[in-house]
Amino acid sequence: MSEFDRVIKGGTIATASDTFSADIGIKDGRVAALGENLSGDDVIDATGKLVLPGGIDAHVHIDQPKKGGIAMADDFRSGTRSAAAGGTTTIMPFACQYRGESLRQVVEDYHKKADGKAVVDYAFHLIIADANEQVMGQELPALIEDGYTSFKIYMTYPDLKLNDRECLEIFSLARRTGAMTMVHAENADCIEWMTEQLLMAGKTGPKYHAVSRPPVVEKEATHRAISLAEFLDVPILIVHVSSAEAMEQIAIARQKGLRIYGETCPQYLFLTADDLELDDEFEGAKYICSPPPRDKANQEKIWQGLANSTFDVLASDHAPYSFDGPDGKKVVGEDAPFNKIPNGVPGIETRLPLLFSGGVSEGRISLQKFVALTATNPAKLYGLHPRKGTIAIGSDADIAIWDPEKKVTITNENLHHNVDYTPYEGIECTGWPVTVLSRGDVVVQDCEVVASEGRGQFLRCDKPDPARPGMGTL
Ligand code: DUC
Ligand code: ZN
Ligand code: ZN
Repeated sequence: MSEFDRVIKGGTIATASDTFSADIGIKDGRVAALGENLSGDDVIDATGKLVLPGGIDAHVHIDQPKKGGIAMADDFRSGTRSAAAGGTTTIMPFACQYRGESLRQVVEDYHKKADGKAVVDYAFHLIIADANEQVMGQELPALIEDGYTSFKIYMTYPDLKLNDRECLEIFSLARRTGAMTMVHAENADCIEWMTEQLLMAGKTGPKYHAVSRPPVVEKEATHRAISLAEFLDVPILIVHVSSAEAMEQIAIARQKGLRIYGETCPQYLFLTADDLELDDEFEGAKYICSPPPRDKANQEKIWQGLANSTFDVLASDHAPYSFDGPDGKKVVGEDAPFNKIPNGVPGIETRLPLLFSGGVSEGRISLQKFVALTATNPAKLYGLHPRKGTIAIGSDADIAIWDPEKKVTITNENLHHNVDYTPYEGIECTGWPVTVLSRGDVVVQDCEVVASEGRGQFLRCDKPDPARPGMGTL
């Protein structure tokens, strides 16, 4: 019997702060030693490879039906298998409340969906659509104490949106309890008005989705959310930022010393509004997400925001609606107007390879920045650090071993999600995770998912403490 259950030998380890050569000794699912010449019962040779913390995808939608019933293609089995194959070892999906529903019941329902299916670990964010007395006075404070310490609110979408007064109530509760609020920032009235104008003019194709919610609509709501947070002196995180204008609002707030955090997603780095306008008109529906992809100039600014730390998190916003079939993008037919097409793109598996390739391999961001954006920062912001998000003694042995030279052309056929397309078809990536460990178990071997269904565990989150030293700058 060796001292360790498993040893990863000869690799180059990178964390959010350092790169160094060491072996990793794993015992009982945790990192037990970093050293030289370690020996173990099982040895993984990582010579010539990068050994990184497993990714944390802090914004995914899994098995989250739309109000009225449109199902998502991924359940917790396919969603987490796909995550693992892409180097992600923790996901943070949403337990989504609609108006009139008990938040506690919603959380129980989502546990039933994940139980016995997930192959990697998961924590839940909440979506609060009904900030009534029962929710605000009892359910939400109790859930925060139980380890559900972050929630998303929407400033748009008829079934979900909160008005400014309700946003304030949520921010105030977050301030009292130390929870983190994630904000979907788009101006609902502008979108509704412009949508009506476009439909009345017969402009109904997928490309008009982007026309109905231009950058100024995102900028206005981002500015308003930040102002409300400033008013109450509470940290918030703006999710899925797509445009330079919205990003600028975050940068200005941070220069003023406000604790405003920002997330962006691969769709704003690799897709543009032109993708919504393909020859076969309805093909564009594959790229409909909100906020919509912008133009090349905005893409470049978003890359800069990753490099200069305006953004703290890169998440996928995986929203797996199939293209064909009764559920998904064609739910109301191929000539459906843009406002009836489900919003969202799949991306749980491609998130890390796209950022690694476009960012690290192409020299736009450092390896440290890659680890920070995809693992360490989300772990800190959502109360999972240091158990997750780093490679350190005592941390869970959630590790992705990357071949930084491996060239892979993304094709839907080779992905593990249950969606019938990927918006990133044909993009060639340099760098891919080849072996992935979750709590010391090999869940991906030579790019093949070998994890057993149901081994993923639910994670209770600590209260994030953005006032803690180091959090201000992450
Ligand atoms: N926008 C969201 O707000 N959520 C899911 C997907 C999307 O496009
Ligand atoms: Zn959103
Ligand atoms: Zn989302």
